[in-house]
Amino acid sequence: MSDSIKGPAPPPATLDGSPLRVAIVHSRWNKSVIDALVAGTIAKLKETGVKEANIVVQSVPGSFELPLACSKLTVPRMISGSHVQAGATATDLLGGLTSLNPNSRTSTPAPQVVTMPHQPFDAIIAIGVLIKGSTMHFEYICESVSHALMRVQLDTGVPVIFGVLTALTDDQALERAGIGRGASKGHNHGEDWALAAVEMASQSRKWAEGKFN
Ligand code: DLZ
Repeated sequence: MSDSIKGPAPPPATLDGSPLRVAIVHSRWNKSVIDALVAGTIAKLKETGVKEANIVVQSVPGSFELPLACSKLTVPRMISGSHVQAGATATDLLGGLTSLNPNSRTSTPAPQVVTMPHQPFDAIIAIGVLIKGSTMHFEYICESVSHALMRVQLDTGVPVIFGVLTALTDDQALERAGIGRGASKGHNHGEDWALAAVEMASQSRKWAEGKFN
């Protein structure tokens, strides 16, 4: 047994993923590590009750592309003065915008509230594996991706889980995906990301309803 004090404490309540819809967006760089992380994430999501049909997996070339992909999977809360609530569809959004047409014969439109049935995803898990090379590339991508993923979740209100390994060596990456080459295989961090996604998605739903217990 390890003496380490590191790692997450268990969540305050039992996690129930059964009502949730979760997107996983992963990069394709360092594929063997990515595959293990995505598999660990999906297995843990299912363990908490998230239905297979409610787990959507998308891929992008590299970690640098993760933030834009995550952003595209969320619904904007506000477009050009129209308040757009969770779950908007493109048709609904366009419908809201036509009333802003300056050539419209009606007078200046009041901001519209367009109410939609549901938020497409309760949480998005961004998975990437960055391994340091001999140039500064690693530092630039780590920095910009972490900031941009934070921005997506703060701008949209949809929890974005930071599933990006920033490893200094191949072995560090392998061990954090549970496929280490040494005596210890390490731990699959995808499992932790799945739990974080279910917890943040569930709490966000409750907080949005004004419930704090
Ligand atoms: C170019 C590059 C390099 C050198 N290393 C990685 C890496 O370790 N992990 C990763 O996810 N992506 C890497 N990339 C690709 C960039 O993230 C990005 O896809 C390209 O620069 C194109 O924008």
